[in-house]
Amino acid sequence: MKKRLFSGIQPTGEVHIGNYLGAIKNWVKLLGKYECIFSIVDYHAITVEHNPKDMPQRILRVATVDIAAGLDPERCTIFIQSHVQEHVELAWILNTVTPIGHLERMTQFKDKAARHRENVNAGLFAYPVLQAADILLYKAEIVPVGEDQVQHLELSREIARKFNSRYGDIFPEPKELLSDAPRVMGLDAENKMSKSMNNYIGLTESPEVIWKKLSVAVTDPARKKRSDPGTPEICNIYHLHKYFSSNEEIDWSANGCRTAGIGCLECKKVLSDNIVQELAPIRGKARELDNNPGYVQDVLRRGAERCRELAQETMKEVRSSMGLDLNLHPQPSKL
Ligand code: AQP
Repeated sequence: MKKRLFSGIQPTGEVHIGNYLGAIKNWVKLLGKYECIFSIVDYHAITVEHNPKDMPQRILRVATVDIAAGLDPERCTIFIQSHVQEHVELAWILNTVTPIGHLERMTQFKDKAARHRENVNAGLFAYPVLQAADILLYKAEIVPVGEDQVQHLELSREIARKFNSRYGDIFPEPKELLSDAPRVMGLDAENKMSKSMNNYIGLTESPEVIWKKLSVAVTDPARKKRSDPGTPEICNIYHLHKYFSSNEEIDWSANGCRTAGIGCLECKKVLSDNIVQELAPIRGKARELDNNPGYVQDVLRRGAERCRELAQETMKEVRSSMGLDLNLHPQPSKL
């Protein structure tokens, strides 16, 4: 029996190369090794302001790009979180074993609360509990994520332990699995690349847009003019080269920068060409899928059916362990 793997992605905007390098590329590599379940986590996405009219399209877009990036629906299950209601039921139950103090320590909550001051809601606060429910509902043991999710995974393990010690050994403790690009910085070189910040390169953006974005991306801040020697280690463009360029090109970029032998634009152009080349098949496949929207919807429908079955099995165990399985007599009594 293969171990089960679960991971999710929020439909909060365009899937970007941070999501790809930090998570999706790794998901694709792990397809044969584990029984893989991937979710478009729309219940998470509503913890920040969103336009309800855009949501269905966003969900379908994320599913399309995931499949285009290599999540073969014949080798994994892909579904929409809100199509399996048990996620919210288990999240509520897990709320009752999660200490508030643990949630208060979550750095993602602090960051998002600071960015969305006008809407610091209880859902945003309890986000990691829903995430624990997403994973534990399927008794998943492996969770491939970016570095930003490691703290949430620690909490998921803690929640599983607390539940098990109170109600019996139901949940395995899930472990995070990081890729070799666990934290891709945004084009602002200041923040993690994020869908909700305008600092990303989208996976299906055109070569022109990729170049336009890269050409104004922040580089080594100490290198003010072309003739200044730079320090590649503090340049985000150099770090991006490491994910997309050959060893020769990475050395060329480092040496050229240090000696002022190349300018930043020259360095960015090579990076841009390499990114365009790596993303071309994903862009092509996404275009193909766009012409066949019924296919993506079928994948999501089948995925939800499979996950509902698994989720219902777990919830039966959970309810029974907690004394929430009282079976009422089917016939009304005669008073
Ligand atoms: N910059 C990143 N570097 C490496 N991995 C990343 N991930 C996200 N950003 C980076 C990983 O991608 C997976 C899906 O992320 P998510 O959609 O669940 O939410 P997120 O981490 O909050 O991603 P975003 O893009 O920053 O979304 P918004 O702007 O909506 O908050 C996760 O495994 C994540 O670790």
